[in-house]
Amino acid sequence: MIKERLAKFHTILSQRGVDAALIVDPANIRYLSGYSGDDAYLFISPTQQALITDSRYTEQAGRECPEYQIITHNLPHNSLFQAIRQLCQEGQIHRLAFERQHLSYLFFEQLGQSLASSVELIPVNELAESLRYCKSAAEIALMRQACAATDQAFSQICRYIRPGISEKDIASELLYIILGQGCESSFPIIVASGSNGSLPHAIPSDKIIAEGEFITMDFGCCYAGYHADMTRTVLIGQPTPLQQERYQLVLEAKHQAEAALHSGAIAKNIDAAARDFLTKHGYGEYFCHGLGHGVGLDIHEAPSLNRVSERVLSSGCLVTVEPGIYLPGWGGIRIEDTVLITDSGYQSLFTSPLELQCL
Ligand SMILES: [Mn+2]
Repeated sequence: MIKERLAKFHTILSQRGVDAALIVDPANIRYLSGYSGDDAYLFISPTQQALITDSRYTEQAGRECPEYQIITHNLPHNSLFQAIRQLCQEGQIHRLAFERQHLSYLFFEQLGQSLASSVELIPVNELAESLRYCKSAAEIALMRQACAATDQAFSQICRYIRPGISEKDIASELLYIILGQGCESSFPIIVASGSNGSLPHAIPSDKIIAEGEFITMDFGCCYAGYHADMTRTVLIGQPTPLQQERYQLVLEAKHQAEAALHSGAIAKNIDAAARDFLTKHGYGEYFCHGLGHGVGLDIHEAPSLNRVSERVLSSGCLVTVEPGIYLPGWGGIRIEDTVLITDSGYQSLFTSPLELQCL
């Protein structure tokens, strides 16, 4: 699998007119090498594949990355920059690409100072990201596992929620369930009840859950590096007519967006399908964020589904669809699925019910 990715990556390097690339982004490193630790750098040319890390990770890198030469950098004898300089010399590298979105200015300065004058640093966009845009069958299988665990977590948390517990209680129970399934939490769990629901990214608080309140939970299981992302808004007790009406509007906005999803669709048109529907019903101004985002080895990656993105969706893209309305003083509703784009449409990777769950 790594061999196939590297073969494609070499083609990208030659298309971009560079001799080698320095990869620093953790998700790109994982994609191209299998390495799951921190503080590593990949140096990739057609004839060299090196992973540079420090002594904490040397053994792990050796286990995870059989395709790579593992180099341990160790100040003051062999600094990271000396190691890169030497790799450039050995490979007779003249044009070294770096990830302009991910490399710090300080790192760029230090790298430039340490390289021989014959080496030119070339800033590039989306080197590995261009390969990650459409997921392989193996990646989709891992995402299905992450999503199945997330479905399981939702059904378990629904049995736990009752009036009198706090938002923090729900978040800690969700985390416990996620970890118990052999997963990590994809991101810090959001739990927002009652009027806190108007904060799209509320931090779980000590607020006590009360009868008649909506509870929005945004969470996901991360399995083998792949991030599921789900939001459900549930109700304690029975809905008022206004609560029911607003929930149905958000759910219908989600359906409208999904009906526009297919390989070849333009990202901003998907956002518009949901946004136009909510605007038509008077709630457009309360939908204050983009409709969704790509998801995979990063929780947020290409393609973004927002008002301006011209990206063309492809079969194999994984995206979230997550319309919401947020009314200060009243609360909020968000419903989110992680979905796979297919030639003819889309497929949700979740099976959890979308209809309002009254607990
Ligand atoms: Mn999301």
